[in-house]
Amino acid sequence: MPQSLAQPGLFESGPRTLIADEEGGVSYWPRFLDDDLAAEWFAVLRDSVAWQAQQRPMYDRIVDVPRLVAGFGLDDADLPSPLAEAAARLRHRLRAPFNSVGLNFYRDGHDSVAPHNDKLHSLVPGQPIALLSLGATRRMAIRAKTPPARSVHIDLEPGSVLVMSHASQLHYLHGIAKTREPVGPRISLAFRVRPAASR
Ligand SMILES: O=C(O)CCC(=O)C(=O)O
Repeated sequence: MPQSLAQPGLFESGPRTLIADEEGGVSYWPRFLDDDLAAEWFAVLRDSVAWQAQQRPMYDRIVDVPRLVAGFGLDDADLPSPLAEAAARLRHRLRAPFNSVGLNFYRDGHDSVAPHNDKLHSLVPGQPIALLSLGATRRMAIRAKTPPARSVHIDLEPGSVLVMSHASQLHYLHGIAKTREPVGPRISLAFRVRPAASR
């Protein structure tokens, strides 16, 4: 289980490795989309997706999920065109047969996602997860689950992609904390390879 945390290089271009592991680790791909296309896809998805507010149990209470969500199978007949185009580009660049996309809409700095790993039973082993960011930049923390629990912080800029290996979900948590800084809305597209039974 070779793993290491790497510091992002200041002047590097192309994908930056944040965490190394035997399946490609966690890497950050700035400017996967150019600014105009990222802005166009943000506006189309913000205005056309049927965003859902969800609730979930926490201890003895029911709480609001602090962001809006949506999801599509990539063969859905009503798949918005930016999602089809993004999936085609990511399949080509990452050589991964993505078949589902989960969407998150962070309305402002009050919205967040708690540290978590993706549910392994609903992912095909060995296949990556790709998070494409649109809209405002938000900071993700990626933290090792075991001591010394080192962490990496990465600003997820519009048009960027964060690629996480399946193996990284065993050993790391990722999350986006609330912020008091004024921040605009952000949409993330989480492309995954689901086994047939969980699609
Ligand atoms: O918004 C993001 O970039 C992270 C989303 C995420 O962690 C998830 O959908 O499981």
